[in-house]
Amino acid sequence: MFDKVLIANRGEIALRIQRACKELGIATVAVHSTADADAMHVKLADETVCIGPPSATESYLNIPSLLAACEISGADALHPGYGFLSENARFADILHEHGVTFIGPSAEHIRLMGDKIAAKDTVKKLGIPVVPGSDGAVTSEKHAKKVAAEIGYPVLIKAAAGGGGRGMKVAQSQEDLGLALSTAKTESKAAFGDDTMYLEKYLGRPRHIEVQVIGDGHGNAVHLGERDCSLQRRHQKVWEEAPSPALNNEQREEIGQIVSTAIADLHYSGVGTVEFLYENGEFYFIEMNTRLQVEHPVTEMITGLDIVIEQIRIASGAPLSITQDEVRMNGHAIECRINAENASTFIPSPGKITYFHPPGGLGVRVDSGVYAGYTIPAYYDSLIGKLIVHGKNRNECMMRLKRALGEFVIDGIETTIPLFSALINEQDIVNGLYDIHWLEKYLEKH
Ligand code: MV4
Repeated sequence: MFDKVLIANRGEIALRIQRACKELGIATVAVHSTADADAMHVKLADETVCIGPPSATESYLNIPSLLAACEISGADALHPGYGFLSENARFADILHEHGVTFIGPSAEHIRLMGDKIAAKDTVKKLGIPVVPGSDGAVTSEKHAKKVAAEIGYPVLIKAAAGGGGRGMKVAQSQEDLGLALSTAKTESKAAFGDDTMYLEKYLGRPRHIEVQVIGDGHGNAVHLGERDCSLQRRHQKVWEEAPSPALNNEQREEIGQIVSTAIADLHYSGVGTVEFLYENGEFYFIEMNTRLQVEHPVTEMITGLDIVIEQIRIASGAPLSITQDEVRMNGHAIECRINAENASTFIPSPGKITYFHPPGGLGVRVDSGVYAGYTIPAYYDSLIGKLIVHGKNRNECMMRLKRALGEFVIDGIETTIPLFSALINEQDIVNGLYDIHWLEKYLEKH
């Protein structure tokens, strides 16, 4: 096991990773920008290193500074958290060259899944269902029209270097396709420096369901069930829950088995998430994330497993500590992302938190990096915490969420808490009947 882990992140996830390290008896190194000198992840770490000015490109994304921090502290491993450098294959390679273990999958697996065409081709060959579309890249407008005519309109043009919704264009008919393709190519070239595109059948009203997996790189893998992340705005998840209200146990076990078998065959090492669109009873792979995700706690709440501890153990070379038979799913969990934003305009609301009272009690978990008197800097993502609630079934979970939201007090800034207080009274939310467009339609009306 590692002696000292450097956590190359900030906020709630930096604290979450510190907690796992402490339970494993590992010393922690926090890095921070000058804007984060007063942050909780800095106060609670065993050692701290300032890595640069506020701008993320000069601090949390600054590879030379992070290497220097590893050198100064003598850390033997680095945890990237999510965002920042967590899916940067070159960073994983560089750390390896410097004798520091990257707590994550191999650089090859990060690179493979970062190329959305190669990822789709790979998982398809491993038996995972994918969205019908082009076999690889579309090489010309003529080629795109041929594929589109075969699969039927509407179609979605996606960037091989994209992901998370960036670089996508819908074409409703053959008349739209030429312009959609050229616009998508221009935008992708500007955003990613690459305009390799592929084409898929456009699914109109799917749910976003993702499967949590852990592999140990030795051909063993388990799945920890799914999360339903359909409630999102502009590709930012807002509410995540497990299990998905749309699936029964048979469907859950079937997709879980397919995914864990594929991950084992890949010799994937670390935690990962296989993302699907789900429509009319069918799963369609879209992407795989090769990192720890924001919403991992909902899976922890229903399985009782610590995903970050398992991730660190695997990175140190240990085999999986659990078999699929030992994974038990219990009850229901919901996560609400608490952002420092106005709850209806989503305009960021950085500033000083004058009062902070988190909810408590049975089945309530708050993962956050803030405290009363803390000033939220304007430089970073507006996620300031997550409220995660567990109950023996979805109904109990919803009642507990209502109770917890009522206790939560954050003064001095605006937060998204009022949005959740409104959502829990919506019939579609109570019934679990929502797709990836539900929240944006709701927000147009409110
Ligand atoms: C799609 C789709 C419909 N059909 N692919 C958006 C993010 C990226 N991960 C994939 N995305 C989509 N891919 C096909 N073939 C609709 C989306 C999509 C979406 C997916 C998940 C969650 C929210 C979304 C919001 C808009 C569009």
